Amino acid sequence: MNYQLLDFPIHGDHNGNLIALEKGKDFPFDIRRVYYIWGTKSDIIRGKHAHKNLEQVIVCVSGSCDFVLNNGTVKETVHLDNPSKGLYVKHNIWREFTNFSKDCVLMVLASEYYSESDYIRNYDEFLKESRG
Ligand code: T46
Repeated sequence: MNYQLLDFPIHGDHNGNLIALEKGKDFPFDIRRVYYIWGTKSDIIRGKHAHKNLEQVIVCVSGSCDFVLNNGTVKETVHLDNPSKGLYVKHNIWREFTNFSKDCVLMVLASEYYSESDYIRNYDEFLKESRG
């Protein structure tokens, strides 16, 4: 499947923890966009789309949620609950995310600017593309 769980190095001391992400060193692509998601009710299902080219790293900076990733053949669920882990999702992966804790905050780092034309929002179209 076209995803990876990245482990970010933590600078921790008696003051608490800090994670720094630097281009070319700790990160798989040049970041063009950052967005945040919070305040989603537990049973809501977000996502329901794939991307043609976009790559993203999703960090659950607070709380928890579940990502269900699907490449058209295999489905895997990834539980995110740790700000030192980054879910690196490449292109052509159908994603749905749900089971949001009340304090869930997701920070998403994206390889491209927002473009609706990069989205595949129709599941049948996604299956057709992913199965060639
Ligand atoms: C993804 C998951 C993790 C913008 O105007 N700019 C943006 O950069 C984004 C991401 C969204 N929007 C607008 C488009 C919609 O009117 O915000 C609204 C909600 O977007 P969407 O329904 O696509 O949000 P999610 O939470 O379903 O999905 C988002 C990303 O779109 C997606 O790439 O992987 O977060």
